[in-house]
Amino acid sequence: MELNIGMIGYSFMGKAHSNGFRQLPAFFPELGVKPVLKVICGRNLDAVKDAAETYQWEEYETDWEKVIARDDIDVIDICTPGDQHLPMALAALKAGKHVICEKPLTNTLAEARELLTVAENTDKKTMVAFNYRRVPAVALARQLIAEGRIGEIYHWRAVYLQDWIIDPDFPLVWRLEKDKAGSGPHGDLNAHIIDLALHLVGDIDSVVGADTTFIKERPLLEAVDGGLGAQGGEQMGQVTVDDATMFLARFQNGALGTFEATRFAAGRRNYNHFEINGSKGSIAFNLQKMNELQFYSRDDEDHIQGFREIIVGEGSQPFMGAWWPPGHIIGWEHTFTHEFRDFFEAIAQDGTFSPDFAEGTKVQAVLESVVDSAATKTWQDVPKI
Ligand code: SOE
Repeated sequence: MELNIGMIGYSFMGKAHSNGFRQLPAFFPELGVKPVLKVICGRNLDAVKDAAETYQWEEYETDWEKVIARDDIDVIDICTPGDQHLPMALAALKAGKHVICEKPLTNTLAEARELLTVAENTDKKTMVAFNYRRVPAVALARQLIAEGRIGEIYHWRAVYLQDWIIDPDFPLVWRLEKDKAGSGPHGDLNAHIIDLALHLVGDIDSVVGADTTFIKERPLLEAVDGGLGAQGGEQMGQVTVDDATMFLARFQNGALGTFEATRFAAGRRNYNHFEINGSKGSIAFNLQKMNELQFYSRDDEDHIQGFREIIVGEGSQPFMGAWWPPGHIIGWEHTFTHEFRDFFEAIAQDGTFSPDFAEGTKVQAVLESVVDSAATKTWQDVPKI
């Protein structure tokens, strides 16, 4: 089965998604799905033309509405800043397309709810690109929890730390503008660890949080240079998002959790770490050692008790059979291939995909409750989705 993809956005995530699509048929041939990189879309003609050539797309386009209107496109993949997600995803669903949307799903809970109402009334599949669920070690963590190996969960403890804007001269990129990004590391990074918490521990009932903006003015943006790099000019502008947000959470199943997201953790480039403690054991994961999972079992005999380091590289572990011989490790980019694999399987077999727009809306509900909590300095109940 061939699926024609129309991708909107061509920078950091566009590059990661293009690679994910290209790897898929070669490594998961048994799926029988070939994504066709049909058309890539962006506002800047020269840049999108370059991206089409570099990332091997058949065609390029500068008007996203034209891409969505095309009859030959099966899947719309949205890799733009958050303020564009609602209009693009709505239009794509209304045009009868399956939709992949980068995280967070939208910039507000109201927008996510609006989108969800439409998504629930189509037979099309939706996906929010929370790629860390599909790190093999994280998928293994979920398997160990489902097998009852850590028992009843008491604690979730997660941080997502970066430092790429710690220099006050780093310019005002779109991720620092509320009207484009919705929030700072809260929506960018806490969104990931909230999704992981919902996936691994369960629903969150209530939250209490605090946020801050350390650097309130920055040089206006002059140029971007791929990934997260950028150059600023002489004039200054206001930062309108958080620089750091932390919160406590009470889970429905009684577990207590902590979450922290910041872009001011010097030396922590992309440090996505969680630990889960249960009645029978613990699990810990750190993205910077993404092929390892720490596991402690209280069932081990006393004299050999201790955390063990599972190197996730065996064919029997989630996703690993598709790649290399045991111990031949994989990287960050593989998480995108894995999520597309599962999404296309849901399309091909009319199955379900998780996280879909309903789960993306749940993340949005937690994000917004934390913002409300920080503003009012009170615990907030998370609205049910
Ligand atoms: C930048 O903070 C960023 O690229 C996020 O936007 C991604 O979601 C995360 O996976 C890595 O860091």
